[in-house]
Amino acid sequence: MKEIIKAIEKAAKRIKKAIEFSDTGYSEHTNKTGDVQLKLDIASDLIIEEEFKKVASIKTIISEEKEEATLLHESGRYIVGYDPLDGSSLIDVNLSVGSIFGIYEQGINGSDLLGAIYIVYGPRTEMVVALEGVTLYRLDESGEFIKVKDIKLNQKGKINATGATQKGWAAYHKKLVDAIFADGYRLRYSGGMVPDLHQILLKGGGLFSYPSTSDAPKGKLRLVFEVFPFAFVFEKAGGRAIDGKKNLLSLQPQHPHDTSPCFFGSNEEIGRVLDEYARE
Ligand code: P6P
Repeated sequence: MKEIIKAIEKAAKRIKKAIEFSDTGYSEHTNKTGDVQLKLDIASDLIIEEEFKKVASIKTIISEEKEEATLLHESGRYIVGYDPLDGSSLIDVNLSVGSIFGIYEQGINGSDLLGAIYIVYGPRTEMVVALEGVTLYRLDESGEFIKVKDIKLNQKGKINATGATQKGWAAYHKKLVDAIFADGYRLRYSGGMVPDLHQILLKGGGLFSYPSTSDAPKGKLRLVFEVFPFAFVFEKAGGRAIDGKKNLLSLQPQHPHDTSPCFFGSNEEIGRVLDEYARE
């Protein structure tokens, strides 16, 4: 596992440079989910694949930017599912973006996840590693990722990150969101999953929701590359991650690009989601 983390650190430093100085224009390609790919999406994916090819313990990689899995080392042990540059369309307006990695063994069900890592490319470049616990690292001026602290969520937070187009929300979801704001929670939502969840983790808690909507009944966020890794992080940090009724890590995707409604947060806020959704 250590060699995978080192490979991710190397890729992160290369992607950081690409973000700062490369062309942010669109390519002529679309990914499996139908998103038009930025040249940076493709460049970041290539960087990660290059670094993972040097790691013998990685058997297979599954990228959000590719339709099918890629076999790297027949005798490898791990499957790595990743989103090379999540929220890349925010680079044009100079907002933070990220890379997300799930390290699986045997399969790509939530229960197959052994570890999760994400990188935030923001005013500072940071990495969060979730294995037994959750630890924050920051890229220092010498080019090394240095440990900053361990991350633990409080029982209750103050942030409410409300995703998806509101006109597509179910009435019960809107009732839940309005009640949370009525209790004084603050809206913090950039449209980038990585910085939005990173903020909740570092500020001690709250709720991030990307629900089922009338136009996207199965949600938007991808299980293998985005949802499972962050569900793992939130659970290891002492919070919870559900689809409205079930733990996200209990889900079994039929296809690597499957999506799910998702809620990540502190225990109290997730309890409010369960109560409200149980009535539906
Ligand atoms: P919406 C970015 O495109 C992304 O995949 C996630 O990073 C983010 O949480 C979500 O989509 C934002 O979607 O519909 O709220 O703009």
